[in-house]
Amino acid sequence: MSQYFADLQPITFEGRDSTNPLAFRHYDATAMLGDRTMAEHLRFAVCYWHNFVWDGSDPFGGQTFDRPWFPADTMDQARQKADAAFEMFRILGVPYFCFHDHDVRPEGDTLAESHERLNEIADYFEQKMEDGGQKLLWGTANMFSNRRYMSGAATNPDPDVFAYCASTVKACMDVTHRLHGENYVLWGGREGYESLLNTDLDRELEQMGRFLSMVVEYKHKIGFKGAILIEPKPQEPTKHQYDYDVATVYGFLKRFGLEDEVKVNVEQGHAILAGHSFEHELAMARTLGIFGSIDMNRNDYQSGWDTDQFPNSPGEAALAYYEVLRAGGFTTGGTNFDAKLRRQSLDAEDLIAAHVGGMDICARGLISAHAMIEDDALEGPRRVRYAGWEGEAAQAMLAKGATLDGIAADAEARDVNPQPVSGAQEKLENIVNRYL
Ligand code: XUL
Ligand code: CO
Repeated sequence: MSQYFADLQPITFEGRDSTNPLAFRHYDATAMLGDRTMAEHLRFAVCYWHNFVWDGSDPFGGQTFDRPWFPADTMDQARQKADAAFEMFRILGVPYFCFHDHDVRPEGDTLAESHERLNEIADYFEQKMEDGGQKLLWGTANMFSNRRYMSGAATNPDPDVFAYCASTVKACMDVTHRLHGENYVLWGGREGYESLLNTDLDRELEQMGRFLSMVVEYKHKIGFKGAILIEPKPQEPTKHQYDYDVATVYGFLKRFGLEDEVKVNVEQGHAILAGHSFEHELAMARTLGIFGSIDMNRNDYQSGWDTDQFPNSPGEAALAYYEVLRAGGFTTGGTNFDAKLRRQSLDAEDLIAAHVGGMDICARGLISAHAMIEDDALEGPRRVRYAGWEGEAAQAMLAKGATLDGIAADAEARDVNPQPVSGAQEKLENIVNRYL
């Protein structure tokens, strides 16, 4: 048993009027919202990397956090880290967690030793998951930190890196499958380029397509029932990342015939970096039929990089969960906090408080979103706006057989003279604010 969070008791729901900083004011796990409990809607997950691996360093300074398992380069420390992680999952009452291979075990001297260590930690997790009832939302491989990946993972000019990645992803998929993970994520942080001058774009895209196709084939070979998810991001660390945003990923999947096999894990901060809103990316994923899961966080709107902060805007959360609900809610996916403390937040209690706040913001957003749907608050006005398209003649323009010249002739015969109608954006914003 870890003692890292020794003084902290499991977090409970105390309601809106509570002033206890370590209590939920909105997240009431067992409360029903429509046909599901809040816990079933939100499917919260804690990420391993930001909480238990990152040491507080930034480009200008080193470690600020002092965790007892640092530097975590022995298997004993890896177990100590796991003890603290599962202690935190229990205190928060989160049902899920997520990890990269690199987060949970020190890398070995050989591929075989790295895999052995991963499997040893997976044994340790298996026992803890059985004891505490936590589940794995997704597993993934870190194919971006080590210098071997500096010029790409599957898109590397060196075929041996491609082979190394195949072995790494296979091992991580095996472990995810064994731990009954509900998804497997691929985030291509180094899949892209810094300069076209040294890059064979055509070849790299082909490599990436073949790699993903083989990942999908392997999933079926081992009988993994979870979803394969791509996590789009436009840049950082690589200048031009191939998985720029949801629409770009869809085009890539289409090209390789994988659009029915792979979905997306959409991250709030990545959406912002791509020049979109989170809700845009979620709506796009829904309409393209590839919505999978979300990485919940936020970026600092002034600094312009991926600051991975905990979410704290009820309005943003409401619009995000509105799209999640419109997509039918999560199936295998969930709400993973890909969020980290600020480097001055040193205490164990900061880790707990950050998640309590994040979970509450998401719950609050979900409640608002659910009410807006129940009341037809946005869909009603939206239907009115598009009502003209319900008419027979309007439908006929979109039907097979309609032609541009046929429609033109009709428009001219009727002497159509469309009159602009207000988009009423401010009124709609006021409606949303009423639900926050
Ligand atoms: C990086 C990022 C990753 C992925 C998993 O910006 O979001 O942590 O979520 O590799
Ligand atoms: Co992420």
